[in-house]
Amino acid sequence: MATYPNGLRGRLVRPHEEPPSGRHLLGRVAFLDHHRPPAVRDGVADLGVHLARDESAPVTEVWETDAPPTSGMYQDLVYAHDGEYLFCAGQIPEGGSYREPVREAYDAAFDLISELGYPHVIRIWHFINDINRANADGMEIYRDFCLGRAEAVDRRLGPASEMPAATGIGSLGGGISWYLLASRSGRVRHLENPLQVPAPSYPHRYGPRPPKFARATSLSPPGLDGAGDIFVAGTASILGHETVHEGDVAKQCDVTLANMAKVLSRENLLAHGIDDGRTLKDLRLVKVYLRREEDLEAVRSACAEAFSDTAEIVYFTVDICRSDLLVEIEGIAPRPPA
Ligand code: 3EB
Repeated sequence: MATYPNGLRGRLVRPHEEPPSGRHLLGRVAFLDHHRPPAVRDGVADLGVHLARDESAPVTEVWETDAPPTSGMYQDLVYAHDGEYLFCAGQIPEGGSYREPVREAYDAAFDLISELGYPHVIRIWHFINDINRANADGMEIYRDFCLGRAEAVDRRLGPASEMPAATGIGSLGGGISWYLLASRSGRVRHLENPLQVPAPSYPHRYGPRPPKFARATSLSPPGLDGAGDIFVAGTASILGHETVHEGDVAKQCDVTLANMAKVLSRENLLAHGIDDGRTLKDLRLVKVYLRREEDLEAVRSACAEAFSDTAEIVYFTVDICRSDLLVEIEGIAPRPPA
């Protein structure tokens, strides 16, 4: 019988928790009440994102693999790789415009990916301080960010031009903190949602260049051909390309959850050539972003009902890329155990 390793797994842990025996820490993202720049810390590729108002219950996201990683710095990016998976993180300081620094950061990451040989990007997260504020040129910071990202992606051909599931969300400080995961030989497939216009095809009214990301990405480890782990992008109350239920957080939650369910559905996976189907109850490592602290109880109860009792769920109160969005949710539906 063929065997394959446990592969790449993300977990939410208390700070300083060690990986289980036989597993290795590829990368670490701490959610803090301040910003911590990308660096190798205690031998681990590490980034701290300013997402918490206080640190009474600190949460850290860790990415674990089967083989001991090699870590280092490439320009101002921190990275670690284990032969099959790459973790890479960066930070762009606050400035008048993000367009050029975002383009440069993406260029550096793409160069690193091709130099080290991890051509399949699985997932990207971006945490953007003051995401809805106008920059020095009067452009909303999120739109400015999207412009730089689109220009970077335009210059790449091959797998790097196929953008994965992403999150683009507010943060409480530190300019733009971001990280990505990539794979050497696993099968990576990017999925769309039939209820939503693909983000790269959004009309111009949302900004000069559209956001470049997929609604979900499936990662099947080498040697395993069926559905893999499905990384669901940050998902919101958008149908077609329009925000629905402005001002109503309960209804925005319903639409968001229905969008996530649709992406994972058997019908949608089959349409992408994947013979499988998942539900919201399969999601793990769920991150929930809400704009208004006072919506926490409503959002929490919608999520408690929708997701499994055993799912890890964390809540962050931050701004969301469109000022009419009150909630955004992401998660991962892992492949069933071998
Ligand atoms: C949306 O569907 C909501 O710009 O990388 C979700 C996930 C959103 C990723 C990004 C934006 C991004 O358009 C916003």
